[in-house]
Amino acid sequence: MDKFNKYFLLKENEVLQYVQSRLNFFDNTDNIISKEIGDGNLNYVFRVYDKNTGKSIIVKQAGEELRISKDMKISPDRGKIEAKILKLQYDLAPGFVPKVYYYDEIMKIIIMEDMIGHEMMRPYLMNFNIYENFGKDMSYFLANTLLKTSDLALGHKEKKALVKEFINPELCEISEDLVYTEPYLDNKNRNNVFYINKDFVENELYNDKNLHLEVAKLKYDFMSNAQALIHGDLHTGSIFINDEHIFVFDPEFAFYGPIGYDIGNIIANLLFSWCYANATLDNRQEKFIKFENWVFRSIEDIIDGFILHYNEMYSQICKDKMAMVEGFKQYYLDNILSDTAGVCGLEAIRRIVGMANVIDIKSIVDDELRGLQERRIIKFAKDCIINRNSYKTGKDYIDTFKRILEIVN
Ligand code: SR1
Ligand code: MG
Repeated sequence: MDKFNKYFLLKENEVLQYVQSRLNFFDNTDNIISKEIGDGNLNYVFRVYDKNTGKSIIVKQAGEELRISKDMKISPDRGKIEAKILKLQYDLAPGFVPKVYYYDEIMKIIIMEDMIGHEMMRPYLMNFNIYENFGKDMSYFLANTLLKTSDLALGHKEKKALVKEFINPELCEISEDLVYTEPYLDNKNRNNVFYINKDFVENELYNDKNLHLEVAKLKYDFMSNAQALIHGDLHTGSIFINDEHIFVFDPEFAFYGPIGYDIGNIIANLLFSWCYANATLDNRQEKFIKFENWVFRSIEDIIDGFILHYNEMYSQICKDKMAMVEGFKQYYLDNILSDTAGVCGLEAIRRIVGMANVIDIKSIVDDELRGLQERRIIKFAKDCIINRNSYKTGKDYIDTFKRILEIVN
């Protein structure tokens, strides 16, 4: 009897037996090591590798309660969505996502390619490493995975079938709460507000009714704009990187949502790495200047690169004659760009004051400096949300960010 025929959480010492029972991946199992390497909020991730040959594989299992909070229960079936979107993105943007070898509906396990020679992008950036072409690669990934799953490129029935297949209410609810509600209302009393900024957050976020209205509009866009198959959680912990390549992974929050959600997420997270560098490096030194230039250039490359791909791809991918009506191409792009700025602001704010914070900010040990970076981000983020229609190029983000740096203290 196969002991894996009933769901339970794997232990490190059971992972090899599991892999061999499903794939027979290792010819010789004498020198295999299994190690839990996950540091996310939701899942268990194991690397299984052969000490002698270096051959390795990743085993990712979804638990029934979240690692970040045992009170939060969630169906482990989310792995199914993740396995499906990874397979789809593997075709749309070859080389940018790990290959899925196997999905187990009972054990809720994905077995996938190990991203050997890559490391998670958040710590990579906290060591001030730089991959020159990051922004260019990211804009390629975004344009190909998002535009090619939208109504622009797909037959409308085919697209609606995908909307149905990727319906993901439980994970969407997490984002609706953590991104679009709690940072502004603290209605579940689980925000983490840094003590130095309590009054600031009260005034700038909890008491700003105009801001609440704009966030409400964006929330209803997130819930109802089934525009493209989005990753849904594209922060720097969802990217593996080295000095010449990226892998995007962990798309369990995927569903049909606004294209700008993915673009805005990555922009906000790049700015967290700037905050960490700014707070921990001598700002006059070459090391900081080089890193800052890279962050700003990457943001420009992502936004401007996406626009470039959009303009190049539009007539090639569009199937619908109405999409060719004069003015529609620009209208559709403007809508994406406005959502992008809005979501950049939302992600920035929720990682500062919400329940799921980021290590780039939390690990700034000087309290005054951390407080300052948080206030800068919040002010910048509010501008992104409120004035989202005016963010049309990468430079618009950098100009506003630099202006905020001058006025917030
Ligand atoms: C309860 S899960 C908290 C956060 O972690 C995930 O990576 C998502 O960003 C989610 O909002
Ligand atoms: Mg994740």
